[in-house]
Amino acid sequence: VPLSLGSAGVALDAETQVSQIQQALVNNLHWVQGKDEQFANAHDYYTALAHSVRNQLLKKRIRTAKTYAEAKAKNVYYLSAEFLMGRQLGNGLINLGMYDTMRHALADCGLDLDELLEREAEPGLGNGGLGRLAACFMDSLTTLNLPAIGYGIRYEFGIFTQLIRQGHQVEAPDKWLSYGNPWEIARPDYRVEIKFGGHTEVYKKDGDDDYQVRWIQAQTVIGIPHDVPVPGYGTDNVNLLRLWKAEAGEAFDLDAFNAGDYFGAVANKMISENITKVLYPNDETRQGKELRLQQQYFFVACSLQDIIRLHLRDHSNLGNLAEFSAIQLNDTHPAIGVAELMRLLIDEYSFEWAAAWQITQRTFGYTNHTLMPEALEKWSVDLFGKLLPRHLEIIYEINHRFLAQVKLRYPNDPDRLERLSLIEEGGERRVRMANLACVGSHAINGVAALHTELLKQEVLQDFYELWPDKFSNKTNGITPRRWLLQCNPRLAQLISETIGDSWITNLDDLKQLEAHLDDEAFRHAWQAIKQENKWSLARYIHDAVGIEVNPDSMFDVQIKRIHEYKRQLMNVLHVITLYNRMVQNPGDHVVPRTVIFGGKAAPGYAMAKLVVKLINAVADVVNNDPSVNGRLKVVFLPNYNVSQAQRLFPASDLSEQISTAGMEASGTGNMKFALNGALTIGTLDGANVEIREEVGADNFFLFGLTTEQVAACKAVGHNPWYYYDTNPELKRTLDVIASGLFSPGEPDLFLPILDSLLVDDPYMVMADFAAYVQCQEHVSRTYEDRDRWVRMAILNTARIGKFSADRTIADYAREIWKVKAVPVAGE
Ligand code: DL6
Repeated sequence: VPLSLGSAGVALDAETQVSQIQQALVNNLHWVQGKDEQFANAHDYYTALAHSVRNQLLKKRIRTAKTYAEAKAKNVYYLSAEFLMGRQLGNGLINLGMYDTMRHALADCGLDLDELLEREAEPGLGNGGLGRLAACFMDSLTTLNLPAIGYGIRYEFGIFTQLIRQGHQVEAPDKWLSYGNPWEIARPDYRVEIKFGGHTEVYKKDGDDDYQVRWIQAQTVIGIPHDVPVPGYGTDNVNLLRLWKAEAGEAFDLDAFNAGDYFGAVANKMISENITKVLYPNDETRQGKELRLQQQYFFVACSLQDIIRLHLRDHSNLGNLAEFSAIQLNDTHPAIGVAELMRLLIDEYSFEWAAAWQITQRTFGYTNHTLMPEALEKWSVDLFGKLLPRHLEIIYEINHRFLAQVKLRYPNDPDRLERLSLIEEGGERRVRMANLACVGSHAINGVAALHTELLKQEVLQDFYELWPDKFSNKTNGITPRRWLLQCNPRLAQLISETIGDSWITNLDDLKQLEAHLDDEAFRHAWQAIKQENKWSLARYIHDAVGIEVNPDSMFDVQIKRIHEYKRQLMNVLHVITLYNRMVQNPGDHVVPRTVIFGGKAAPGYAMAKLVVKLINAVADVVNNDPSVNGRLKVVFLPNYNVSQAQRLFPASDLSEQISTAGMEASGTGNMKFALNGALTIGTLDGANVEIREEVGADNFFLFGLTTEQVAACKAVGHNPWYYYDTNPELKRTLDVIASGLFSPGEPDLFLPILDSLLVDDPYMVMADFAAYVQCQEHVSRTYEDRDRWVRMAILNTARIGKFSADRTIADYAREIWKVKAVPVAGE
């Protein structure tokens, strides 16, 4: 039963709105949940509420689809193996402009909106930055009225739930669908068939002289789309996130069943459904697993069939596909799309190679998200041939034609040919997915200015020399709706009261806050809000891990995946150093700090997991030492996810962005902190460089080696022992770990960490440590001058407008996709 309120142009009075909301809620409780008020629990009310909001969204979605079709609009198709959407209800209410009315309507019947919001399961369909970026992009695409579909995988199990047991990370399955998902609509009518395995053969089509190739598969899997409506802010447009679920072609083998083979009767179903069973929980590490390649091909092949179906609905043939479709590859995970579109065009739609290749190249764009060589995907040729025999043939043909071109341009350069080839030779032959993406796309981009430069100079240098015009930079951004308006309502309100609310869709308007910098009352209000947010977080921390923290202390926060290059280790070494100082000089004045960590380590990444253990072990010692007297607290918050992030950013004073220069492609957490008025301590890495440029060097705590210095240091031979021998505080810090203070009964537990630091220190922790500690001292001194700190915080928020995902998406739309807004007319 649709709820009918809040549509643009229909001004219902508040009382009518409230009573309609209440009626819709009751209706949904009855007709969706099949319960009445007497038996309904909080989850039932959440579901009923979610359906009320969904109904609103679907009403708009229906009009959106019609408008796009009538306009024969060019569409963006964002292909991503990950979408880390976060909870939908709060976001839906905010984007529909119904949040306050809903809170009021619920309170009126004794229900608490905050409590219902907490009932929503977290859809953890991503690992970290890459997946969350895709989610921010979906929000901005819709807000900007750009026709778009996000295509991905409906993982039955998302990123694992992180438990901490005796300080160690333990992984538990993420059963996010246990209670159903009110936001999705299964669309079996748009099912597609996907082939795997088998062989290819040449044949002559009836009445045709030319030979064609066909792929005789060994297995067929069905893809069922599940659609999630994606609202934008202040618009009637609603775009779609279309996630594919794998099902068996023949789910039940009756012959096997009749022969008594009960397992065999459902084996096919199990094998097929496994494809979308679980998200691979690795970030920036390569996992050459067959199932992963199956996942990638499955969702890409499903999506391309869907894109073609949509195109042929409105056009007579595929010759003009590129004029109406821009397909963006979010990293190399969907890069197989290049070969799949070629296969479809040539084998299924009888295009000549040259025409098919032109369409393909003009349709695809490729975004690279990493500088870590180990994260660049390569698939063994054997595996590829076994799973996707036709695609391997097509890739060989693409490679053959491509290398012939390269040879013409660089006649005597076999090394270059070897580097550019789509196939890595020497040892096991492998298909290089980044090379396939580069060759098959008309546009290649990095995600921050420094990252794009490093791509041009290093990782993709040969491609850059070949096609400089294909390259551009698109610095990442975040949606201000979720990352300020929703997560920090107090600050959002203060800002809107001060400068109006245009910032919500024009983040550059935050600049107007600078005019209020000298207004003492404003600064006071700003400070009070941060303090309230810290109190809320302190309560959350207490409930989550039983640690009492002091909201008057500096909240020093590092939240992101645990990875050696992100250097959580350097942060914890600093904590140990502060602790050593307190033990040695108990009377010294210190600025109290609460150092908060959150993040998951890939389950197979032993060193990252050991860092988690070290953080927890240090927390145990520091938090329980009476001589510290509460001046230093360490907290590791288990199971960091989008919902937790929404609590953490608004309550942070200091943002730790301390990766080894040249290793973090961009970062987006750095932007969320600054937007919420936290100051950054960081290296010149990723988007930190641009954040510092925007907020001003005086409002950013910079330390550490630059990318060039890191390279130079490694070139002459980095000697970590030098730093150990010459820096007594660093020596003492490592010695205290070696002494077993943090690993009672297991003296050798942290030896691998010490070995890594002292043997080769690949992430330059030893080299940057002194500068980091010194910079942290500067941070502490600055924090003592609270008024100065608040001014710096306000300037960070005021000057962060560039990092709105709206700006990023507008850049993609104009420069890569060439798509135009198609606003849906209000009712
Ligand atoms: O572009 C989004 C995000 C960046 O902000 C991070 O710096 C980067 O580490 C992350 N990359 C990945 C790579 N995964 N793979 N492959 O998550 O992308």
